Amino acid sequence: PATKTIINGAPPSTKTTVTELKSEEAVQTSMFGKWSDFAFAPIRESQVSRAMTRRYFADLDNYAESDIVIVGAGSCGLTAAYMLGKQRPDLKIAVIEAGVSPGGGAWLGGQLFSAMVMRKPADTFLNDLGVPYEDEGNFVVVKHAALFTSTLLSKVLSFPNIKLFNATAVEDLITRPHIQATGATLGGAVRIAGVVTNWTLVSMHHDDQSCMDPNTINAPVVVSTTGHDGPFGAFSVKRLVSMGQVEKLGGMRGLDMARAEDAIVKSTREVVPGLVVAGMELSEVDGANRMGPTFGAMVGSGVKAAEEALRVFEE
Ligand code: AHZ
Repeated sequence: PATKTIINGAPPSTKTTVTELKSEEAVQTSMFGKWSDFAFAPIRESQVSRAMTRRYFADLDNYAESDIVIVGAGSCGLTAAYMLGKQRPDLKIAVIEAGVSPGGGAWLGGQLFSAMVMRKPADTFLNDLGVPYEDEGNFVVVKHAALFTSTLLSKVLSFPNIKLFNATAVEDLITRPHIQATGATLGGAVRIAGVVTNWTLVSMHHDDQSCMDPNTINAPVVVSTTGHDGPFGAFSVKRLVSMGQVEKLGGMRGLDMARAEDAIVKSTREVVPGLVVAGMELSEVDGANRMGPTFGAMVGSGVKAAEEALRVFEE
C-alpha cells in the first residue's frame, strides 16, 4: 500500500533490488569466508580480562629491573627507543608515557597543520625508517606528521625488548649517592638509578585522594625526553633543581630555528650521572632557543641520546 512505501522511504521496486543484493552478498566470499556463515569464535569475558592482565602484570614484573628507561614518548623519546631497540636486542627498555596516546607533539607539523618539516640531514633517519617525503632542497617534508609518528611508533612497539607503559607518569627519580672512580662521594651528588611511576590519573589526584603511593623501575640509565615546560613537561630537569643537583634552569628562549636545532642536538648529554636529557627538555636546562615546527633536532637528539645512554650503560 501507498502509506507503507512512504514510511519505508523507498518505492517497492527499490525494495526488490535490496533483497536481490542481500542474496548476492550471501554467496559472495571475503577474507572472512561467506558473510551468511559469519560468526566470531566463542569467548568468555574472563578470558579477555586474563589475556590483558596476565601480560601487563608479567611486563610490570619483568621491567621492574630495566636496562634503560625512556621518559616521554614524543618524537625524541621514540627516536631514542627506535635506535636502542634496533642496536641492542639484548637490553630491556621501558618507555614511560604520561598520556594515553604516545607521540607527544608530533601528530601535527605545527599549529593544526598536517605536514612535518625536517631539515637535512634528518632525512637520513627517515630513509632508515622508510618514511617517504618530498625533497625541498635544504629540508624535506613528510605529507602528514602522523605518517612519521605512526611509522616510528609501530617499529618501536614491534621490538620484543621494548615495553611502552602509557597512561603512566614518572612522578620522581630514584637516586643513589654518586660514587666517583676513586671511591669517594662528592657532597650530596647523586646518580639516577631509575624512576618512580604512577598511573597518570592517580598522579593528577594526589591533592584530593590520600595514600596512593607510587611504583618503581630500577635502571642504570634514564633518558628523559619530557619536552619543554608545560603541564607535564621538563619533568626530570625541574626535579633535578628541586633536589639541588642542578643549580637553576636556563629557561627555554624564544624561537630561532637555525640556532635551536643545532644546539639541541649538540648538547644532548648525560646531565647528571645516570640521566641523559634530550629533545626540548634540554632547552630548559641550557636556556636554548626553541625551534617551533621543524622536527630534525628531535630526531638528531634522539639518535644522540641513544648513543649517550649506551655509553653510560657500558661504563
Ligand atoms: O606526555 C608527554 C609527551 O608525550 C611526556 N611526558 C611529560 N612528562 C612526563 C612524565 N612522565 C611520563 N612525568 C611524560 N611522560 O613526554 C612527551 C614529550 O613529548 P614532546 O613532543 O612534548 O617533546 P619532544 O622533546 O619529544 O618534542 C618536542 C617537539 C617540539 S616543541 C617545539 C617548540 O615548542 O618550539 N618544537 C618542537 C619540534
